[in-house]
Amino acid sequence: MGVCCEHTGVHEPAGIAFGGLLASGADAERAPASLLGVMDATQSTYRDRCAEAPPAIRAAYDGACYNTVSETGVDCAGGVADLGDLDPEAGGFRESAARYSAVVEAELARGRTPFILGGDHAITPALVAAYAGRGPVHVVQWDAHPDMYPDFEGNRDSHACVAARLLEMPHVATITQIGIRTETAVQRGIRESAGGRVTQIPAWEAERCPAFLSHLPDAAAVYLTVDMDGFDPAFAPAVAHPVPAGLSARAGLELVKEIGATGRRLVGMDVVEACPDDRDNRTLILAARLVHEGVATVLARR
Ligand SMILES: [Mn+2]
Repeated sequence: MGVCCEHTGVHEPAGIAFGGLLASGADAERAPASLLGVMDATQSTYRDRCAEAPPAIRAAYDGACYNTVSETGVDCAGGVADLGDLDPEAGGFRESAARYSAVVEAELARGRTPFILGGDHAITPALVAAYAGRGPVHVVQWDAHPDMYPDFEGNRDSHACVAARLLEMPHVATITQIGIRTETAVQRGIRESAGGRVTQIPAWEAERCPAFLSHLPDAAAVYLTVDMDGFDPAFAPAVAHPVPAGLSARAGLELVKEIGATGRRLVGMDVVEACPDDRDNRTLILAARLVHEGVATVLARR
């Protein structure tokens, strides 16, 4: 239902949160996917407005503007249980991380695939930790930065250390990094010492890459972490650390669809580092659009 502003005559739609994908009532109990916002940017090193992103993403992806069908033709209406948004814990990041991990673990235990809106990238190791004991997980990281520092300015929980922390988890079988264009010598050293466990597709190679994941096993369980700065700033200008010459919105969506089109399974996904401060919300809408396509892969395999 829309309302018209008397003074300007501008039509302002009432708004349907998160593209109409969210389930209500009993449908939420049966939904195969869930959405969790994590309003935590405490481990950011530069701009930190991504803490405000989860409610902004829900609002920006307005179902009055978009329909519920994915690009692959899957109607995702009501497919997602809404878990709301979490604030950081008062006791510090380790306490917060334990909570984020516990929520994901509970979702996996009840058979739902969790989709998480950040927040900064530091939340990802906590989210992936929840998959321990459920078989090998192949992490796919869409990012301008390798996030491979052993610590950043003394902080091991920094959003610059995400991949280094993931490598310490025995259940993380591989990490595929796509869109990287800022690797330092320290980070390259850690990647190379991890051997075949890390595959890096830098931005200049990803640009002409028709398939990103052909090196993964056929039945791989894939956890996708999307740092919005993997995209070119033209597509995602409102990120904490914009880096020129990144990847296209089309390439990002094709990556999500590639996971769904093979025997691989998307077992979880986060979208992080988006800030609610571009004029037309294009960063937030793209973030939601990626989740929409990810949810479609979960619904399609039921
Ligand atoms: Mn990152």
